[in-house]
Amino acid sequence: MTKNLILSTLILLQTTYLFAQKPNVVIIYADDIGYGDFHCYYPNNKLQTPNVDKLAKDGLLFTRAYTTAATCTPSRYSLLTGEYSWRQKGIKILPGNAPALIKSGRPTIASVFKNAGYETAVVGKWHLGLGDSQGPDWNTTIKETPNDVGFKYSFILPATGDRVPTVYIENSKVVNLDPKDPIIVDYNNKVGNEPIGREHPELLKVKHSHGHDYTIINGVGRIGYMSGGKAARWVDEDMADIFTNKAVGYIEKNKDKPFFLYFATHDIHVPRLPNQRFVGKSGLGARGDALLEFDWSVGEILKTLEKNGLSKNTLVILSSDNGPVVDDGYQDQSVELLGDHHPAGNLRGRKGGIFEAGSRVPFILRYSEKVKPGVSNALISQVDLIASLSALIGQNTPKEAVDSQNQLNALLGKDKVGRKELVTNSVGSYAIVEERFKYIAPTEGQVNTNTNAERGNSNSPQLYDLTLDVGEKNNLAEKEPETVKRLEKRLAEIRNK
Ligand code: NG6
Ligand code: CA
Repeated sequence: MTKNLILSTLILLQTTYLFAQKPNVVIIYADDIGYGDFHCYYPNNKLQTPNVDKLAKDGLLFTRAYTTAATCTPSRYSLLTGEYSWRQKGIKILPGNAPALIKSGRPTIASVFKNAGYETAVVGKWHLGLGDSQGPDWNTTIKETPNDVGFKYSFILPATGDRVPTVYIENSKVVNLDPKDPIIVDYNNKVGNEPIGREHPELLKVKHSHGHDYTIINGVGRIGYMSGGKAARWVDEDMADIFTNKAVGYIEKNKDKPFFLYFATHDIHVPRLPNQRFVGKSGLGARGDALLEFDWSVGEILKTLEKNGLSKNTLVILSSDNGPVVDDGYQDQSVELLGDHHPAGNLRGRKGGIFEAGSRVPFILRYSEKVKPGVSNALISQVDLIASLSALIGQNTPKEAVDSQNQLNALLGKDKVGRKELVTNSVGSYAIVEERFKYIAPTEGQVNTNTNAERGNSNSPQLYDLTLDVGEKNNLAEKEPETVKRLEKRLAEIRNK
């Protein structure tokens, strides 16, 4: 009896101990923030990002962290599932009414945490589709939501700020929907009687530079037509406050339980309409102001962790879904006022391109209990998060996460090398990146771009020595045919795996 009692007390103590030791994990995932945008990454830029910089000072700043793709949906797909998006057919930037890309039951980072007994949530941008094969029905209970792939709580913007419907969804319902004013969304045919951007540019508070000329909502032309849902529509200028408050509230509510929070900001994607508090504050136009707003959101999250005694035992990762873009379809003064700010730092390229700036992104990890602050040049990919975080909390990597490597040692600063190689992708182009060389496979023709910015596509093979030429100026393909051959073969092997 006594023996049993001692034994069960011991077991209880051990479980309580283990429970208390479980680290919380917060992923702050920015939209379209470039390698050079934060001051800690590119001090030549004058814009200050004090909260992000403080995170970097207390954590590990990675110089060679990559997304798997140079656009949003494919990157987010890889981050959550651990699979390169191009292994599946047709994963591209999704419209707002697309069906769910990650089918219910498919393991994700969130489901790994959920299975390990964590509270799990996504707050912010989703852009991975909703609903069954018919797409979402906005006016009833929406099927196939983040809640079906491991997030116990979700408060999301369905696609992007510039795509309809312009409403928030909490779990499976549109927030503040008036059933008498149902939402209709169509990406091909006009719905409702509201003015559209290309017919009524005089009604716009920010004019489009390309696209973005369908239904005008809150003075902004969107991609796609929408009618109804008037009471549910968001106000762009309040979006960062709303998401940040939700994330802060979630941390406070769950401070006594282990939690995983995927906080995916809308900042600094277009339309860039930060709150009045930030307007004009950067001197760089709307893009710079949105960066300040993003930095503020980061500060609020960090303050909340601190206030609740969670700073030490919470692993915080901050990264971006793809590289920077300046004109992304609205005339918001970001081009005119950019001045000498370099969104990509010393990298070449942009969002949507195969050069480094498309997918080499800021990546900061703070875990004060276990990780010594500093800088790491280890090669890592966001696709590795699911395997690495599974290892962190003693779970197996889901077998569907076929491309995810357990790089926990690299993430925690113990391994300085990381991956041997990784693949990046952008609208039909592929590159393989190693410690030294990067090979960009030739693609047919030039992928069309409305902004005339280079995407890096070429009919000829490209090879760059990133250790000597991080700006990808000097194509070595002709000088180094053996390396081209080797990397071409390796890329094909990975693609056909
Ligand atoms: C493009 C949009 C761009 C942005 C992007 C998605 C046009 C002309 N351009 O099609 O503004 O919305 O899609 O960005 O419509 S992402 O970060 O979600 O990938
Ligand atoms: Ca993006």
